[in-house]
Amino acid sequence: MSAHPPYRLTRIVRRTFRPGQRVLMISDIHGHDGVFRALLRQADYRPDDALVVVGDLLEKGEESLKVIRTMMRLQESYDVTALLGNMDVYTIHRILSDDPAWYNQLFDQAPRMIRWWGGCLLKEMCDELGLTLTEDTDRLAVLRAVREAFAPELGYMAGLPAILDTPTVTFVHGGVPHLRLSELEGTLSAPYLKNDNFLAQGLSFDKYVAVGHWPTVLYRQRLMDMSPIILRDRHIICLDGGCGVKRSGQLNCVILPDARSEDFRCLWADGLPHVIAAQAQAEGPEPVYIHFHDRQVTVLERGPLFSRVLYHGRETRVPTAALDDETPGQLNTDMTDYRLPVAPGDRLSLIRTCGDELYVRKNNILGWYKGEVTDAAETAE
Ligand SMILES: [Mn+2]
Repeated sequence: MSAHPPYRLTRIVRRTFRPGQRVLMISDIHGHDGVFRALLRQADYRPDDALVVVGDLLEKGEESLKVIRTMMRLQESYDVTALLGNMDVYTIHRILSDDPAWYNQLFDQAPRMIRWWGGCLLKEMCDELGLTLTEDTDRLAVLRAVREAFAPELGYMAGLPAILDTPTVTFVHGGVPHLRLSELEGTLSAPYLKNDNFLAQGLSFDKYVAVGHWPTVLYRQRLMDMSPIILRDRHIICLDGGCGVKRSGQLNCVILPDARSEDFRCLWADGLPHVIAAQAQAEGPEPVYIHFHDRQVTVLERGPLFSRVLYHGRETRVPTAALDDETPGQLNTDMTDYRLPVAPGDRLSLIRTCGDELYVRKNNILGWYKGEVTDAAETAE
């Protein structure tokens, strides 16, 4: 039995933010460097702000390598702490491990990741080295080349801690069972990084615990709201806006004017095309939200664009393209039929069109809009 590599063990960094220092929290960038940098610009991020990136910098996007390099560059002149997420640990372990059971996953899963997310870290690295991944790629030779060429980037990732602890906020990608952190120190970090459905565990803390990992929309009951969840009574902040996990996701930033403040401000950015609504639309009736983890429906009538379905006894409609043909009655995504309240001039992130209707996000909330739009780029400023 070999010892675990250090990046799989819980390393804790402890620090105090300066009085009056702004604290910016972002999680789950997932290979979306352009969105990340747009969000920092929007936050007016300055060298004396404290930025904490709460894990999952990598994969589910096309720009993982760029994200690593952006972080490395920021670190030179900004106050920034990045933490490991479960996806980061899996990814670097697959690259750095000599165990074929691990590195084979990297190669076996690459085609699916490229199809689904548009790329993966291995492909980005191979592209830069002019290597092509094929069926008969010499995997060990590729690994050796990648480890050598990207030693700084891999070293940066492998050196990140799992937890940042401060007097007022503890940051960790998935969640911790309690704040007796010295008991967790040096143990395998997987339970604190891949800690699914953290809010459902009923925990509360005496200072804030800021986590990512589990998209906040999964906790919502009525509306598909991607904004951060801030529970002041339980002292939990959930940051993950679902960036990269799906097209409708957004990257969230929670900002504190000072670490002792509870005056939270939330910003988001996404990589979607933006349009401006030209017409008003009244809010629709009580919406049906088909949850990702409970997305079985009964199809009542299949139409070319929309299908009528029954979900937990309620009739609703879904885009026919959202019906998964391989698993009858199952959607391939979560979905809402919510008709958003829209005023002329509202800015909408366009997720998809279905006939003359637009599936959009307006201020964190997903829903439908039927009306004229103009391109946001033409009307900006
Ligand atoms: Mn994660």
